[in-house]
Amino acid sequence: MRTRQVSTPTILAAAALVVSMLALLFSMSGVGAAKPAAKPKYPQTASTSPQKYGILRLGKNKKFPAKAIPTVAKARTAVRLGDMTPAELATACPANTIDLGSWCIQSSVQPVETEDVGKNDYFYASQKCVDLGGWLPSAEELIGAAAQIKLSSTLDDNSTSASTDILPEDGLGDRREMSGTLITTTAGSSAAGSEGSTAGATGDPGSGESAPVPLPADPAPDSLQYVTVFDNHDHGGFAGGKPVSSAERFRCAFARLQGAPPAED
Ligand SMILES: [Ca+2]
Ligand SMILES: [Ca+2]
Repeated sequence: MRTRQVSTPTILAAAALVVSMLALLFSMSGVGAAKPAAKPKYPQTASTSPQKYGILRLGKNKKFPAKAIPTVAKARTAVRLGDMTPAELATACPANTIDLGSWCIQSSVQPVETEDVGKNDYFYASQKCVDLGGWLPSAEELIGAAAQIKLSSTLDDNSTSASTDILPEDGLGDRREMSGTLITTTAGSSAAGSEGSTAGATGDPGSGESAPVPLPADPAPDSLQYVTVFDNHDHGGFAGGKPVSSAERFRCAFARLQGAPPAED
């Protein structure tokens, strides 16, 4: 029996016929029919306000309106402000101070150089604190911070919450410290000091004023005193006034600073 050789083009034609028949069947039955994607509606005209698929028109200033430009994530949380990094912009307390929120206070009294011992009066203390970039804290600031800092205190106070004398070698004593608060102990304006009257001063001739009598200055009278305070078991307490020219323990207060340079001692 003679076998008939089927040519390759015939096979291909048959296969194509099968595929097209199948495609017809599927299209008739709905199987495999892809839903045509909804064609976006493109606005036909440009607009100055952003719209879907729209063409944005430039403003009078030849720029895109600001509202059309989205805020990028980095603009919401800038990495830098000008040249400053967040770390440089953040405020912090200087070294060796206690953070009291918007301000800071030295955690212990300011050390006094050996050659300055005994000179640490009101003038020395207030000027030292300014030299360090801070200020001599007032009585209310020290007493207000009593529970958070170790203020100088009496021998019977708790040495973990107050600065007490625990070394008997040089004697044992109650401690108190200077505040920036001043009081006068006598009546009269000169109780707070006087700049005197310098020789050579004259009265106003126009008003017939006579020349003032020269008087020595009294820039640090004993009647002008700073208030001292002590920890008093975290309650804070007043420990009396001392003349402004008397030496006493003190500490300095500071504002929070950007970049927080360390406090000098
Ligand atoms: Ca001692
Ligand atoms: Ca305390």
